[in-house]
Amino acid sequence: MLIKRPNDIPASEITPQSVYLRRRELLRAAMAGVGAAVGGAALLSAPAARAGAPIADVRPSRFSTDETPTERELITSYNNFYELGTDKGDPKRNAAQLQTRPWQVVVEGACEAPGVIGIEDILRDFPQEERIYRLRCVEAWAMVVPWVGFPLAALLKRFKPTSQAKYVAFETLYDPKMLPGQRRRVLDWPYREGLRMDEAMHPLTMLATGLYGELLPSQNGAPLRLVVPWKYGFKSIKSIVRITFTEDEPPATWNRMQPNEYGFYANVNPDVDHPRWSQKSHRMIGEGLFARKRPTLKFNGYGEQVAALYAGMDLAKFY
Ligand SMILES: Nc1nc2c(c(=O)[nH]1)N[C@H]1C(S)=C(S)[C@@H](COP(=O)(O)O)O[C@H]1N2
Ligand SMILES: [Mo]
Repeated sequence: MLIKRPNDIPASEITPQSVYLRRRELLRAAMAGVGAAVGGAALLSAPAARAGAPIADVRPSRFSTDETPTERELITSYNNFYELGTDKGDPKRNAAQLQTRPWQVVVEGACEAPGVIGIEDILRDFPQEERIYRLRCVEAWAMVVPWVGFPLAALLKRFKPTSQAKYVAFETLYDPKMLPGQRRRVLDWPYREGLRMDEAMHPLTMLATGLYGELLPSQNGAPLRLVVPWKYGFKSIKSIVRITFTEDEPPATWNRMQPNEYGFYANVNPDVDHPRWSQKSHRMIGEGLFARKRPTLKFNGYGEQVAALYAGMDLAKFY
């Protein structure tokens, strides 16, 4: 094995970005060699089952932005994951409690081939890409994340959704033993989210398995989380265990809890403010509290690709 790392690395040992980029090239070259000798599958079995393990054969994606990714240390220490605590630093502190192997995802509902798929099969069967995306939280901050993953559409198609499937519902693991936040009813557990079928099948919508070239740390939603770059962060549900094709709009946690503050669509939109604060601009994490705020772009800057999904809809009403 090339690199083995405990779940919690002291900040002093975090790889700076420039080094990461160079190391990835080396790693890729090394893996190509090893893969040829022992067979690619071996690389993805036992040693990969750990946050921080490198993901093999990651290709770059044409969907990446050209922005500089936020430091790995910040992406993995400033998190919203209420199952692991409500303070931004809690998820990293509690990450080791969430065991992500073995891990299975049930796919069911309006489809011809319902079933269960394990995380190792997901990593093996779906070619992994790196996609550098802006993530815009509804709390008016943002970061740029080099995700590793694959299009959600690829996984959904395998289970053969029927014409009844108008929406896709997602559920996070419910297990108060591993997710200490669930011992209190902060939210209506398990965390739930949903997408309309066309949003789910859109090529920008991805399931992430990693970031910075390595398997996801638990605090970022290991082993599998949704990423929908034109929507506020809360749509990007973490640690998914169930995907259900539905005919009706499925319940979404924040939308059900406070429907006037969090819509089902939750498309990033500077023209529709949150009732308690403006959505016109945001702070980039890592630039400090006093840095100039950035103007927020409609659909988080992905309008060219996704605006057509909402043609004719009043986005002030369907927020
Ligand atoms: N299961 C679950 N998923 C979740 C959340 C959560 O509390 N629980 N928080 C959401 C919110 S509000 C945001 S902004 C993103 C944050 O993702 P990150 O910590 O990887 O940046 O995760 C989203 N997914
Ligand atoms: Mo968020």
